[in-house]
Amino acid sequence: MMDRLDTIPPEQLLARGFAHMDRRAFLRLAAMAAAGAIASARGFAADPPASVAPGAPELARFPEKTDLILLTDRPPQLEMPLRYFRQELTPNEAFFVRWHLSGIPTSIDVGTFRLAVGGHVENPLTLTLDQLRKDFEQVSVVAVNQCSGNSRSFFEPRVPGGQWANGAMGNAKWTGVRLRDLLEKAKMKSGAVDVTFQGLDRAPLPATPAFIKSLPADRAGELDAIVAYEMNGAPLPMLNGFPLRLIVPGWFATYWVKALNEINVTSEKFPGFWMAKAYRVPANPEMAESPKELAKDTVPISTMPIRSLFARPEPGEQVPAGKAYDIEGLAFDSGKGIQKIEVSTDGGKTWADATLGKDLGKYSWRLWKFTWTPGAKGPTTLMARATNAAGETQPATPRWNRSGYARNVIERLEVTVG
Ligand SMILES: Nc1nc2c(c(=O)[nH]1)N[C@H]1C(S)=C(S)[C@@H](COP(=O)(O)O)O[C@H]1N2
Ligand SMILES: [Mo]
Repeated sequence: MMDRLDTIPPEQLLARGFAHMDRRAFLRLAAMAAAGAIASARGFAADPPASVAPGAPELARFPEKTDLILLTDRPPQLEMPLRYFRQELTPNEAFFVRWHLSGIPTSIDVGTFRLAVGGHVENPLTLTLDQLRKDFEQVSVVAVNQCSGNSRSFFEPRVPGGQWANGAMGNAKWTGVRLRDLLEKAKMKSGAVDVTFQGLDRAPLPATPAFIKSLPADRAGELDAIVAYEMNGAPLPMLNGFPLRLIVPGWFATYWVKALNEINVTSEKFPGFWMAKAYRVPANPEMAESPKELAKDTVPISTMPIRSLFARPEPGEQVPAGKAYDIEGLAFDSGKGIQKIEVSTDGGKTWADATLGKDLGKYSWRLWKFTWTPGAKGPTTLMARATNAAGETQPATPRWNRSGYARNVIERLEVTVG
């Protein structure tokens, strides 16, 4: 089962696949395990970044990860820096991290790990990692994993929750087995209502609800969901859900349960906190409400609305006048397919088509580029607007909601031509 790092000798840990980890990373991993026992102290401080510009975000380096923007360290919430917005696939070490509960797994014994598929089924399964690989067809999908609260910090009025900029997202090639195949083998009984997913993370206090998510049983098989054991051709990093995680392409990351070891079919509506109380949005198609008039009806958040983001120039960057400059960005939706990106370099007065990058599949993000030769010196506003194959595009004003979810307003980037 799950070992705590403070109870097993380091030699044994190294034998479990952490040999490539540098000493500092190893110490942080050990600290993560110890942190569970030190309830009152801040578990472990961030490694000091090499150099910090005034006002720059704090960086931290966790095991198997590169320097990422630190939101909180217990539980770890780490944001991907802007330079990775220019890559088709996010390197595993740069992939953002978000956990809800401080009791996160820090070491897994792959020999004794089991994935259980049970509940309202005729043929409950208890699978080793080897069986999962051998007994089921292997499939891959490139898909964006985006936190519901990505870009939350830009909402006005401000909403509580992790104050993410735009980097609570990443794009990777996920490899594993179809959720559909697992459910078919387990044979859901008639009257199945929900399928629930739980991982190995645990709440520090019994009063905190376990992190369990659910999908409707009648849809779980239709979604292109995967139980993944690989990310970009390598085992998942521990912080991104080693050894297995659920991938629900096109859906917000809250469903992408990490360190997944329990799939359960229910015969009644699943009443868990993280479905019934949290991760809900106003029940209108815009998922919007106003601070003065909160929506009465809410529904669980599900698919990601279309959006595009700038990768370059970076905020505050000065763009030289009279020289060709490549504005770069990325765009994605819930899988209907990015069809067009339009860019404005004059604050929305005129728009022109950007050039789309490689198509890595309908659930992937798509890079784009727009060559701009700025004329007059001075400040100007860049905007980018994506449209998908279903004709859906982005709103001109932010769709505020109390949790700061699903932000997809047309971005405005103030730059100076100099
Ligand atoms: N077991 C478990 N899985 C989880 C979570 C969690 O707290 N526990 N958080 C979810 C949320 S809200 C997000 S945004 C993503 C983050 O995935 P990442 O850490 O791989 O980037 O994991 C999802 N899966
Ligand atoms: Mo999230």
